[in-house]
Amino acid sequence: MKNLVFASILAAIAPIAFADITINEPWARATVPGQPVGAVYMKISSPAAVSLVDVQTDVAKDVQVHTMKMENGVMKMRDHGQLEVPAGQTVELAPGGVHLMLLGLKKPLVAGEPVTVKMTFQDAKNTRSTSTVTVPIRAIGK
Ligand SMILES: [Cu+2]
Repeated sequence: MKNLVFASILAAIAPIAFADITINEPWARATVPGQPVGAVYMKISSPAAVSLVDVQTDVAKDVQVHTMKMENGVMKMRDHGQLEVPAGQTVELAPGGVHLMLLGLKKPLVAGEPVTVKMTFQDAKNTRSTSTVTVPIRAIGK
C-alpha cells in the first residue's frame, strides 16, 4: 500500500502536481444548452512514463480520450483508449488533436464555472495515483 499515492489538489491557475505528474493549463470550452458533449484540454508531463487509465467527472456520464484524424476530408474522432505520457515529455491535449471527451453532459459547461475531473495515472510498476483537477471553462469563441 505504501506505493499508493492519493492526492486531491484543487487549484485553478497553479500547475497541479501529483506523483511528480504535472498538469498545466487545463481548460474546456463552454457548451450550449442541449449539447451532449464537451472537450477538456491540458498539458500533461511526467518524469517517468505513465498512462492515463481512468477519468471521471460528475458533470458527464463518461469520459474518453479522443484523437482527431482526417478521413476522406472529414474530421473524425476516435476513442484512443489509454493515453500514454512518455518519460520527460509533455503531452498536449488541444483543439484539433487529443482531448478528453465528456460524453453525456448532465448540464452545460458555463464560462467561469469550473468543473472537476478525477484523473488516475498508472506507472510502469502499476502504481496508481489519482488527483482531482479543476478545469476552468472558457467562453464560446474564446
Ligand atoms: Cu472527442
